[in-house]
Amino acid sequence: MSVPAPSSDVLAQLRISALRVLADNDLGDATKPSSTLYPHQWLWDSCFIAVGLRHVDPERACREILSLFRGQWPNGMIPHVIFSGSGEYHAGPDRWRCDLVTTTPGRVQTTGVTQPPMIAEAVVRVGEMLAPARRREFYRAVYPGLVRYHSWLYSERDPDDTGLISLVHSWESGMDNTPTWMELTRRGAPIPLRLVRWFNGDGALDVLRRDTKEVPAGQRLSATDLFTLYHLVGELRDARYDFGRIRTTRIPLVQDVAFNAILIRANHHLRDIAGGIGQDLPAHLDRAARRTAAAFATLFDDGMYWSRDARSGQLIRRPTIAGFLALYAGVVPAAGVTDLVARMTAPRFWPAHGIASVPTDDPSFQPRCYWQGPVWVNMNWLIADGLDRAGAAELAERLRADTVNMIAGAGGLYEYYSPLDGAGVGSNHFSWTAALLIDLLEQRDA
Ligand code: 9WN
Repeated sequence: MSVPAPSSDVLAQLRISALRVLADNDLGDATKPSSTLYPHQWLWDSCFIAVGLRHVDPERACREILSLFRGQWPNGMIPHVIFSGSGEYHAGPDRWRCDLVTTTPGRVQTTGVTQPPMIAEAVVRVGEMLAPARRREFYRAVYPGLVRYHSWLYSERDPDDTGLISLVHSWESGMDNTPTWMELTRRGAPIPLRLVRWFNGDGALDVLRRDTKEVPAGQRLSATDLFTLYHLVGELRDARYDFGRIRTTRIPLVQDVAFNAILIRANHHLRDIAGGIGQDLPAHLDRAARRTAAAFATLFDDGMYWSRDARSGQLIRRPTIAGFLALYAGVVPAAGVTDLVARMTAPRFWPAHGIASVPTDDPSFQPRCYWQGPVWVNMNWLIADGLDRAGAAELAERLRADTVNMIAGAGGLYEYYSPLDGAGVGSNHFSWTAALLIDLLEQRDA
């Protein structure tokens, strides 16, 4: 079932609102995801934001990307948050204390973990809007930092050369409370939190939260899950964010399917960026990129791609949207695309408004709760891009149209949307929804 298309007046109005959101959330050379809930700069948010900004102001889009390198650690990591806004964030610098471990080029405070490596995609998309000489200049500006980042991903997070990167916290996946991660994360919960959970005491803990001022607790992750994530940040801090030490603890490690899919695509783009400035990818990265593309097949079983518990070696067989990012990676064999697409277009995953983050018949499905069911605009955008390249352009068009119609139907640029009735939930005036809407409208007009 698809959603009715809005009039061109409604779409024009929506575009104006999207521009206003990006202007309101502008921090100068970076954009905060939302003014209340997320008042700093996030890695993958900035990449999606740059994809939208390129249609409005390509130079500002360049700066959005370049600003991420202010936070790059000497070891090459690009952190998931750069604390550059002024508002209060529930997991702010004091929780991380990364200043005790490292310094950053821009002398900015950051978190000690990363996020899906969307930068190379954003660079190429922005590059498409630049004149050739300016594009080369931009590519030259980002390339060394990108090479250092991708090199860090491999040397730090895949020391055994499996081809797949391990993540150390669900915030790195960008899908914080996805059932895949929560299954493992809850095992890392300290006993008091397990007891609260056991006695259904989440409601009592809610009073201690700072992330539910704008968004009702029922639309975010549960209090026990949130406090477990804080607890794990403490353990990472004790391990000085060093993978060698983290491996000796019991902190969950996951070969995350979506992250590795995004990395495969990013490696492809990185090769193009290198080519654009007359260089070859360094041999170690060239080799690593091929290895990831090959190793990704080990995440496939029983018709689906899954994340893997990197400690036990077991696949985590919780159906979520993450497995469909294999389409974005571009590594699904031609014979497998039809099956994967059939799974994705089944009403349990795609009831009306795009792809649910968790299928509607899963025990953990909650239509308005964060990564446990809602539709996310960035996910639809990534999957539509993959469908195009997999030879399913018509379906890609339908997914893009459903996404635009859903946003219009909800009448706002929300963080996420209910897959059942399209209601907008989470934070409102959300930057990547605004930016990707602009991109979707441009693609439609083109
Ligand atoms: C933790 C900023 C970020 C997104 C993530 C989303 C949410 C943060 C939070 O907001 O996570 O990183 O505090 O809940 O899950 O994907 O990047 O928009």
